[in-house]
Amino acid sequence: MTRPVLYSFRRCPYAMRARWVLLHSGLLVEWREVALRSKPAALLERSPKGTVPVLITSEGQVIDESLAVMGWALDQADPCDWRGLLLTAQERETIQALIAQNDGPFKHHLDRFKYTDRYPGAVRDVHQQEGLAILRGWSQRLDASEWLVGDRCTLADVALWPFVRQWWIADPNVVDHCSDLVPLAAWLERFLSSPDFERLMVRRDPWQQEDEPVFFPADARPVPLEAPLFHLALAADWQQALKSGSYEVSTRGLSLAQVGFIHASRAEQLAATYARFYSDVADVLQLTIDPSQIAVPLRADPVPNGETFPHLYGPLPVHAVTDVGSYPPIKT
Ligand SMILES: N[C@@H](CCC(=O)N[C@@H](CS)C(=O)NCC(=O)O)C(=O)O
Repeated sequence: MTRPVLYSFRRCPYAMRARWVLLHSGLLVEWREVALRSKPAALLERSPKGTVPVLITSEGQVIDESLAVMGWALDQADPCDWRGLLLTAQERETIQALIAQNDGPFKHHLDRFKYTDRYPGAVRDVHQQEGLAILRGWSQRLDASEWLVGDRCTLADVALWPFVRQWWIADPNVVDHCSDLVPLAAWLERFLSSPDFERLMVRRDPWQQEDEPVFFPADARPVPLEAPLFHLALAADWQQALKSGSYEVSTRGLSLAQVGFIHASRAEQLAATYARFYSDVADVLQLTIDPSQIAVPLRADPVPNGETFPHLYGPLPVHAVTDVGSYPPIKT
């Protein structure tokens, strides 16, 4: 299989939001870091407009707008419903309106506030006030909820935070002179302090044609489709899955929608997983999964000690489970 290729620039907020979605959709792409001052010919050949991010799919399709890259990734896996398909039509409209406000007026004022010299005639204070007015509106939404739309993270949060971060970089003490931005500051901090932020912002020298391919996320690995995977399930949860046709528990007591993926183990990891999380319960089942039957993204992600575990970024269809037995296995 030809792996999708991502042309990216570490600090670009458009590339950051695209990478954030790739990270959370369980995708693994070939990562080509770009120096904006000397863009590679291979990029310009495929996308002459010369902006990043650009994603080339396995089929060779060129996607050169960040929102389209995000949509492409979420079409493959959207375990936490960031697109808001389970929200109301009005909430979905609000998501789109917030993104349009960010990409239009907010970005306009951000650029002129941050890089005033580059815009002849721009008056920094005017753009600062206009930008702050928009930020206040977003902050107000966060008075009532932790997230911009509804009560959970959506594409609005994901698409906006890298731009809000840029404002904070340009005006680090903004909260001191605008106390009404405290909720927005707390919201931004949740992204910045997440372990995923580090994975998002890994540094890499600009790509050269002769380089060996590297992945984004850099610490993730493909899951071989030849070896079975294993998941420990509570019997009641498995019974429920048999009724509905798909299993949507991430790990003990947490759903796929809460965590963003379903935990799995390789054969040699199963005993330790059982000892850590399940040894005090009866009715534990070992599900044997055929990874070649999984249509959602599968990716091996590291835990803090560096060991990687296979993760499924979507529901597990019951037909991909080839064997179900008690765990620990009953000795005969
Ligand atoms: N609408 C595009 C905008 C992307 C964009 O403007 N990216 C900037 C970097 S943050 C860029 O590539 N600029 C080209 C340059 O500076 O030469 C998207 O959403 O992908």
